[in-house]
Amino acid sequence: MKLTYFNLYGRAEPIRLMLNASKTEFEDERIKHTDWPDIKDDKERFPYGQMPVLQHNGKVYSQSMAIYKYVANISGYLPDDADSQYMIDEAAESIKDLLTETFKIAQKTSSEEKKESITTLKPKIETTFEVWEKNLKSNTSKDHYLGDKDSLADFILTCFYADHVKSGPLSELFQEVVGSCATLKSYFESRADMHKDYFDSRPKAPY
Ligand SMILES: N[C@@H](CCC(=O)N[C@@H](CS)C(=O)NCC(=O)O)C(=O)O
Repeated sequence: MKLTYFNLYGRAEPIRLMLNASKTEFEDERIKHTDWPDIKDDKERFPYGQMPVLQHNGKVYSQSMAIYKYVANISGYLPDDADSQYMIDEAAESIKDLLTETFKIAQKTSSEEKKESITTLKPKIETTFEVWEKNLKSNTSKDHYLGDKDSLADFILTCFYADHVKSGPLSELFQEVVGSCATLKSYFESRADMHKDYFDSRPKAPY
């Protein structure tokens, strides 16, 4: 199995974390930004001209969420009931919304504009974290998002915590908001602790 992406956590990190947790051997290929323009049009390797892509058993898998589900499925992290699958998609979509805004803000050069956008984003983060907090409170295990088994939801949320709350371009803001969500904060910390060896030893990347 081979995963190809930039040397970033980004969209690839939940895949890396799942493969690591399930002790699946894989090649973690990291493409230099300077090499990317020369290879991106190779449709055999990159069917959509984008990454991440996963090669497995002679097939190329594209589109991050589809890869997450595929890897979760073959690793035993994809619950088989409709409600849990819905909860995974809901969490993933809500993260996507927050990260779209985060990267828009991170690219702004005027500090005035940045401040304004942060003020707009904060209530959206609060709303999202409140939903996750409520879901965790109603779950039996406080170390799992769904039931008492590791699922794709845990890997996506743990990477969001590691790469955008603990570090990342708007980490101060995310940390401020998570400070008011005790159950979510403790879930995040416990999940990060479970994968401490992985997070301590992974190659360093900006986000
Ligand atoms: N919908 C795609 C989006 C993939 C995407 O935007 N990948 C970026 C890196 S995060 C990329 O390949 N950028 C280089 C390019 O588009 O040339 C997915 O979820 O995998």
